[in-house]
Amino acid sequence: MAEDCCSFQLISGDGVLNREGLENFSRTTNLSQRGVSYAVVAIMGPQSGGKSTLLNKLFQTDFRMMDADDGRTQTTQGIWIAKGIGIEPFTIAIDVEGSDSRERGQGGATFEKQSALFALAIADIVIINM
Ligand SMILES: Nc1nc2c(ncn2[C@@H]2O[C@H](COP(=O)(O)OP(=O)(O)OP(=O)(O)O)[C@@H](O)[C@H]2O)c(=O)[nH]1
Ligand SMILES: [Mg+2]
Repeated sequence: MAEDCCSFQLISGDGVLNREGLENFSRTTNLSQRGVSYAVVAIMGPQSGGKSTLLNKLFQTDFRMMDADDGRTQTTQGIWIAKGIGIEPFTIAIDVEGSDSRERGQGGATFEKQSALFALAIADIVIINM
């Protein structure tokens, strides 16, 4: 039977942690019982560079991807996570909001620094998508 995959926003674009979503994710994936036998993979890079598309291909996740028909705009906001499907060990994919976004403008540097540090701190592997 096919496994479910459902990405959710862990941290909003305003930097607010989704505690309820995290608790739900931990419970449904039995995260606390896994000890250290899981991997965390994060991706960072400029906006619209194909980060969500790459994660979806690698881990069969369902991160939202840009629809080119709607123009070249920001798609992923904040930080999203999902479990990888059909991969061992258990893998958590983290999709980080793209850098250099027109939507955030100059004021976006703070969020970019914070989200980059977050990804570097919690991921075993960080993919830099340039
Ligand atoms: N030609 C081509 N297009 C791609 C490739 N990867 C992604 N795209 C397209 O590039 C656009 C942006 O892809 P996303 O995966 O949404 O990019 P993103 O980096 O997650 O964007 P943000 O979340 O806004 O930062 C989409 O229209 C994809 O279909 C690729 O390898 N080649
Ligand atoms: Mg994205």
